[in-house]
Amino acid sequence: EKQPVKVAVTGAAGQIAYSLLFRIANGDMLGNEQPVHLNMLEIPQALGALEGVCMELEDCAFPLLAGMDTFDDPARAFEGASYVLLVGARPRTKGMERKDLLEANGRIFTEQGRALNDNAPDDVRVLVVGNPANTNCLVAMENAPDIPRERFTAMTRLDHNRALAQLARKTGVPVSRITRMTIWGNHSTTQYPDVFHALVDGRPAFDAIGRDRNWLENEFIPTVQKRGAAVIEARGASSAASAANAAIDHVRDWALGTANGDWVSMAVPSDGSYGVDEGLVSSFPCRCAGGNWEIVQGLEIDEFSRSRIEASVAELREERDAVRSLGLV
Ligand code: NAX
Repeated sequence: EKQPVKVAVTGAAGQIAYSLLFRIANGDMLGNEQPVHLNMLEIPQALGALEGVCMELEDCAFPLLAGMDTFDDPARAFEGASYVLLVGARPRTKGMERKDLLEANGRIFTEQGRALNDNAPDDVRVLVVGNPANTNCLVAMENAPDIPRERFTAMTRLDHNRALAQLARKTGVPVSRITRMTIWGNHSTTQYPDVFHALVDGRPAFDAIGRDRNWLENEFIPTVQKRGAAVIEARGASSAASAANAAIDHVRDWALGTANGDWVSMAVPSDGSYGVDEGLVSSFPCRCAGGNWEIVQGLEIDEFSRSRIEASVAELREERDAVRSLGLV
């Protein structure tokens, strides 16, 4: 019998968590032999709704769910948590400028970064989902100086999975036979979904799409970049089950390793690879093994890709400068 692993999830009464918590408790994230204990964090006003979520988790009688606790104090929620999924964030409301959004979230992620620093165990691994995810991750990381930087990541896996699905639809080849997709940059509309290293049934994806630049530039890239808005438009609410699924994929691959010959997209603190400013949390192609990620090195980047990556990195730089000028990092 394995000892339960503690998993902390913030924004636990929100719509992503309403899918995510059940997938974690079902063993989808850490494997079907690993019991889990859920530490769920919410703001005080949402603790009532969170009680209802707890009742439903209980009613699933998940064999792997060893226990659960609810909190409104991050310091206590992160105690003993080996995995921390920072999903809760302040949504952008009407009339709110990007700067206001960065500031409101900057406060949340400053506090949570400090709480992680002072309370999380040595083996903690953090995934930031709450938007603006890359910069929220940067703020948390900078406020947790005692935790190794490589334990902080942000989610671009939903963008990665969306790109796989669009390529599968175009080529008629199942997603299971498409590998080496890459999302570069920020989880925003400037992100660059890159098919130039991807393989469809083992052959270059660009050949598999008939070298159709028009489709690539005018359909594929904008569709992936704007998919979040398209879901909101159709559903009247932002992506939730697919976002939860991507978070499960991200943590599972980080913890248990990426498939042989393949890689995934993760936003991680840059070491300067591919000309991305050191320290920015930017999406890269990553391979994972033994609970660690590494950026895939040596990919050839042509002029087209270079300029797209640079545009997204420029946006990350602006976001960093904004949280810097607010004194948050
Ligand atoms: P919801 O608004 O449904 O849920 C968010 C929950 O977080 C709320 O229950 C709220 O009370 C809670 N919360 C707010 N501040 C908190 C704090 N300081 N501590 C703990 N809990 C707090 O949003 P949901 O649809 O679940 O989305 C959550 C976040 O994910 C949003 O920021 C959203 O923009 C972001 N997303 C990120 C994606 C990605 O790919 N990185 C994709 C999906 C999603 O849009």
